[in-house]
Amino acid sequence: MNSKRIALITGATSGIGEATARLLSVNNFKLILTGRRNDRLKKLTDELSLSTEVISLRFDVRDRGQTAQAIDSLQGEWKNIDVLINNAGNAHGLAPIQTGEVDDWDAMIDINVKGLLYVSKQVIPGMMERKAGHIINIGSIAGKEVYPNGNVYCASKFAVDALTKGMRMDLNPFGIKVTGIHPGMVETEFSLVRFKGDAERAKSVYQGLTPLYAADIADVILFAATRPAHVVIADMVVLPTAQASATVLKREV
Ligand code: NDP
Ligand code: 8X3
Repeated sequence: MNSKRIALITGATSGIGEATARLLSVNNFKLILTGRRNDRLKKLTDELSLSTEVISLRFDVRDRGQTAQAIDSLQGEWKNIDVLINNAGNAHGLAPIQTGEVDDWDAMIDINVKGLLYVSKQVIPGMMERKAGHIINIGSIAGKEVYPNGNVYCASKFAVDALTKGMRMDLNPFGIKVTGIHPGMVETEFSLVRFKGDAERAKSVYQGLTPLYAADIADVILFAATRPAHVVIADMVVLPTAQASATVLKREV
């Protein structure tokens, strides 16, 4: 049997990241789980350690120094990250550009764009040395189409799409794969965060339709991460059947 590969997942404390950690833990991966919420990191690490080797790193991707320090602290074989899943991210607010909160804009650009860059900057040199590796960036349908009030969140995910394409070109000489996965509506803590804890409003986003679940995106991530060495899944948009575009939704009333 092939030896297990090492995957580092950002944002493993909920939603897509957590579901991906669960799936990879039983599919021949060792895991480095990251996020800010220590209680959740510890609980998931303990649980998944029953299936595979798991360690966790607690850091805020917005903090460049903390991110570098955490990833630099990896010892021995854990330094050899085979698959980096840049998943940490969120929307903050849903407002027209003229009334948007600057703090929300900062959060989305700092987490979704700069955070992804800070983590990648730490992991890419090892992949270059080993002339192998795979970076999977979680974008969004919002990174393919702008929708009303989506402005800065969409811009941050368009940036993820651009960075994914740029990484694929720049890292091509080193044999490093780069994949962009762009989900539509997935029921996670995403809307709860976007609406600042307003559970009713968050729930209403998914009313009258069957959204994607985090496990659906985990399936796609596993598929991308397990293609043969000569195959890269470059770009995938994954929508619930009830969603035809960022704004076209079929809801049962
Ligand atoms: P969740 O809110 O459930 O998960 C977000 C994850 O990101 C959490 O684990 C959170 O961990 C982590 N995170 C957020 N901020 C930071 C930070 N500053 N530093 C470190 N980690 C952070 O949302 P999803 O699972 O839905 O989102 C995952 C990704 O998927 C995001 O990039 C999102 O934009 C994208 N996406 C989601 C869609 C959806 O409809 N749900 C659709 C398309 C894309 P913690 O709080 O512990 O730090
Ligand atoms: C999350 C999906 O449509 O709310 O990225 O932007 S959407």
